Amino acid sequence: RAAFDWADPFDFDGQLSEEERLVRDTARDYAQEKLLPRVTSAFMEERFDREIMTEMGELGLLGPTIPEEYGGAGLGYVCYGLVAREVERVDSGYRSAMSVQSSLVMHPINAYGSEAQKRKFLPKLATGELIGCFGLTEPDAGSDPAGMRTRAEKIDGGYRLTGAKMWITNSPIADVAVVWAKSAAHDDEIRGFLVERGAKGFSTPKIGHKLSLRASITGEIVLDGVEVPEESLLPGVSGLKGPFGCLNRARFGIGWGVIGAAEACYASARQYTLDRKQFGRPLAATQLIQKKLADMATEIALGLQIALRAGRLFDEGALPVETISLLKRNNCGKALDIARQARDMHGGNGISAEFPVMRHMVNLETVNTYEGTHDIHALILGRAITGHQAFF
Ligand code: TGC
Ligand code: FAD
Repeated sequence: RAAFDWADPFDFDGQLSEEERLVRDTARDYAQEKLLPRVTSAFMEERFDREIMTEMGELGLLGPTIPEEYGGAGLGYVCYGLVAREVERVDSGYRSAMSVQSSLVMHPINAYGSEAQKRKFLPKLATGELIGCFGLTEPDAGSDPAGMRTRAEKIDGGYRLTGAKMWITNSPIADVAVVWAKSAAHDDEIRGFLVERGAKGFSTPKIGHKLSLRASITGEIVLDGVEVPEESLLPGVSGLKGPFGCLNRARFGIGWGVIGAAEACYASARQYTLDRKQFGRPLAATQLIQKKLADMATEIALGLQIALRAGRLFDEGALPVETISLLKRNNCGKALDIARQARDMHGGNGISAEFPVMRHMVNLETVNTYEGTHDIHALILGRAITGHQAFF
């Protein structure tokens, strides 16, 4: 009979192409050799190492789906998901930095930008020479971005931006910010602007004292009458579908990434309970522990299969956005449950930074919240299932 692989019960690997396995292995080797050794100190010291972006850039991990003529790797969405899974196996904060750069900064420039914007920004974002951030959320507009207050006024030769963005990944170290604002010159429609570091009135204070995602840097974007030239407007999109088009890709990547974090917790819980003896035998020899491990293996296997199916549909251009909500919601919720269980199974040691489980657990609290909370994705699905919207 076929042998059972506790780490891959459905032969997930066997469903990948040779190219996909190569991309996965490149990301895995990098994540395990270069990210894993620095993650504990980065998390403890609330530090993001800038050079991670250039390292990722060198390996083609930034903007992997962007066409090669603009510096991307021209790969499909399954490859993008596989990279997210390997990076998040180490830490959700590192995957965050990568997904913001790829999906929330390079994608809008590629999809909505002018030729000049693409040539100016994409190659340098792909190498990590430039870092980008994405400003949608505001202090008073999170789940409801349509309620944003940031405004763009038309001035001679450009626009004046006024407002504030909150909880913005990478903003304190970003060279360019994709800022979404209501534009008076476009019937108050939401439009995207590329704001470069150095613009007068543009500042990005760091948000400190985070108890989650500490290896990722987060800040505000303050726009105090920032004047930007006409060429900074993203010409190709108008309305909320602009930022949502970016979120679709980032949410898809999160649906893959969190499975990497869950797998790290599952593997750690399995090893720990095999090694740890209580009442004269390994914890892993008890029924309760085995049930928990069986539940983890099941949810991880199911989560990976829906991620892969979503990726294949995405590559065919046939992935409904509501299905992305299902993927993001399910996999984040399940990964968070797995991390909490794994933390518990490590006993007192589970709260120590010697083990990855509590770090993953607190990180996943953020991942379950950003890019649309668990409940917001339920409402997106509920609307698609019933035809009734229940946001208000
Ligand atoms: P609604 O009326 O539903 O839609 C407005 C317009 O947008 C279109 N649309 C979409 N287009 C593309 N993709 C999607 N997923 C889309 N969803 C909607 C829609 O067709 C419509 O277009 P049009 O042409 O008719 O104007 O808008 P609503 O205001 O009712 O939206 C409600 C809701 C809850 C769905 C939405 O606001 C939402 O998703 N809220 C969650 C907000 C969110 O996800 N924020 C994320 C901020 S970025 C972030 O967290 C980055 S973390 C990064 C990291 O570190 O990894
Ligand atoms: P709220 O919208 O105030 O929600 C609070 C609670 O109310 C949630 O449980 C929510 O589910 C619930 N709720 C809201 N509306 C309803 C409703 N209609 N019915 C029932 N329940 C409801 N944003 C960016 O733009 N760019 C970034 O790079 C970025 N990075 C982030 C990094 C970190 C570390 C964090 C924590 C957040 C980041 N965000 C970013 C912001 C993130 O997207 C928002 O925090 C998220 O969308 C939720 O918005 P909120 O915090 O305002 O919560």
